[in-house]
Amino acid sequence: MRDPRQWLSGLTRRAWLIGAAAFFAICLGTALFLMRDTAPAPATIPISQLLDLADQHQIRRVVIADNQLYATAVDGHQYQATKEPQQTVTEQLRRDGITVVVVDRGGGAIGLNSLIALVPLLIILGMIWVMLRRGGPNNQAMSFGRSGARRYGGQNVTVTFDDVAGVDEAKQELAEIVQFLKHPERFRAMGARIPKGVLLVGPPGTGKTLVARAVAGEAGVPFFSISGSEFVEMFVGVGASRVRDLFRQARRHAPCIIFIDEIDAVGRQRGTSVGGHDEREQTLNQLLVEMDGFDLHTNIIVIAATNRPDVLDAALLRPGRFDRRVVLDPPDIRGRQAILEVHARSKPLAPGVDLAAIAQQTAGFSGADLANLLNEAAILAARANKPAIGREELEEGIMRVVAGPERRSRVVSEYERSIIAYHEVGHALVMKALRHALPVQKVSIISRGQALGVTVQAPREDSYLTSRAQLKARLASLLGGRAAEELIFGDVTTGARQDLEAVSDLARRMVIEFGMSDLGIVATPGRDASPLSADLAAQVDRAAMQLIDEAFATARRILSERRDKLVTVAEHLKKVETMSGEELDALLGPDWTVCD
Ligand code: NHX
Ligand code: ZN
Repeated sequence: MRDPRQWLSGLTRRAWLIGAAAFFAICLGTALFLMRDTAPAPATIPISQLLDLADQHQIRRVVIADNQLYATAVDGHQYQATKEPQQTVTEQLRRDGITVVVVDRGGGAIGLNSLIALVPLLIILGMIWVMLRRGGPNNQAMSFGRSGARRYGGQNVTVTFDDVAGVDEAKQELAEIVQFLKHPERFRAMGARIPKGVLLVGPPGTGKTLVARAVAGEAGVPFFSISGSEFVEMFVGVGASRVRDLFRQARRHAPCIIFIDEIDAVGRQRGTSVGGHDEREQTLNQLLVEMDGFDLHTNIIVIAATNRPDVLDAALLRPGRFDRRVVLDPPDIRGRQAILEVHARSKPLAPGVDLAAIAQQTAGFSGADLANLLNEAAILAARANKPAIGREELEEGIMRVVAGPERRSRVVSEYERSIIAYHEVGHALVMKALRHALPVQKVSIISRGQALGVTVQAPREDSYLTSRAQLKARLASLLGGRAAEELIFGDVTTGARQDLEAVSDLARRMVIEFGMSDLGIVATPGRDASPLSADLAAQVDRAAMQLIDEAFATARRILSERRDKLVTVAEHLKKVETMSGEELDALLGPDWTVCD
């Protein structure tokens, strides 16, 4: 899917190009026309007369352009004459002592007139070309059969493993590939089967492309890269021929790396989807054919990336194809710190800024998120004309990545501001009251992106399992905003729709996937397999409803028991707009009680 804005700007750029081409063509045509008109018109005379004049020494100079003779007389007159195609007059003219210049115009005589006639044709051809480019399924359609990877053709990479942080295990596993690319003969001498394909598996932003580039950089080999989606967006047959071209080029530059991003776009299980997917299948088949064609002496490693390894065609994963799998997990706290350090290399940090603390506050962030965070912080510091990036900018950077940039320009009435404050503090107090809820990191009534206010929780670090009590606390926390609105204003608003969506989604998963409702362990064929029977679906809905009802009752109870605190904190938040977890703790005081 292409960004519509990109498409639009592409369109206006094309319109501009057409305009510029037309303007240029008109200028050229006019210039040629004027040139023709201002030149002194030569008198056209028979060739016999011209030769007679030459014999009479009336001619000084003759330019022969194909069958046209342009003669300049001694008195300055211009004559033009046509000769027979095979007739040579040079010898005779030379004997008469005339300077002869022969102009080769490559075949047929193209006079200025015919040149001018060509101009409109050129304009039309140009327009057809532009329209073709724009009318095809996409721009790449024009480079039929040419590999999109050509654009990166044999790119020399300067990225090394030093630039990749937070994925130490993946680096270790890939170090072997680097060794092979550097010293293939060692492996061959041992009779080792050389890997052909490596599958990088990991969620978006975990650095799959970066890691692949770093392998090429470490080994010092060219890097060919293409995205699976580029293969399938084209006319039928183009994908396969691109694969062919890509591998042909790679063979020419071996040893090298071929990187195929989003391989799931081409490599989905064949025959599972309805409709015409011939194109994808052809592309996939061609890819398999190419990889099977590697012999012992093909020093090419194909690295493919995906975040959906489960949907890949089994044929891709068979031995001799993508039989190595390297998993890139979202970074843990140490990994995040290392990533932050890499990205902070080129950025001045204020003294006392603790990247370890930032790493702690960014659980769940991917490498790309962290890069984004630091970039946002750098932009903020530059905009504020500060000498270095401080803690304040980093914290705002976190908020921007989590919830988008502030939208202070949004005008909110005093009454709505009040609703927003109570809604957010409702979330926060339920989180504070429940032992199993996550800590509150920030509460804010400053608009960000789509949201009028946010309550950010500090995610738990280093946990791979979540208990039922924790999930129930999450349900109640999500409903705390709605409960507060109801308790204070006696009415509720549309603003909670995000919360309600999250609640029903989670409750449903608790029933079906985790077996955490009164329904017990539900025998379902998996989350996204065949649909539930009508009877079971109704029971699942009821069980989910029950979880939600309980959670809402918990939220209401907590807030009505702590109504005074709710008012105190919400009124304070209306003044300060944003509170950190610590500020909230301080305001709640020592008599705050926690329950299960
Ligand atoms: C609207 N927004 O759409 C207005 C502008 C109840 C105080 N008419 O639950 O802002 O109503 O705890 C990501 C995150 C839409 C995407 C939040 C898309 C919220 C947010 C709806 C606060 N905080 N609701 C909340 C809110 C709204 C919405 C979102 C999103 C409100 C609530 C949005
Ligand atoms: Zn909410």
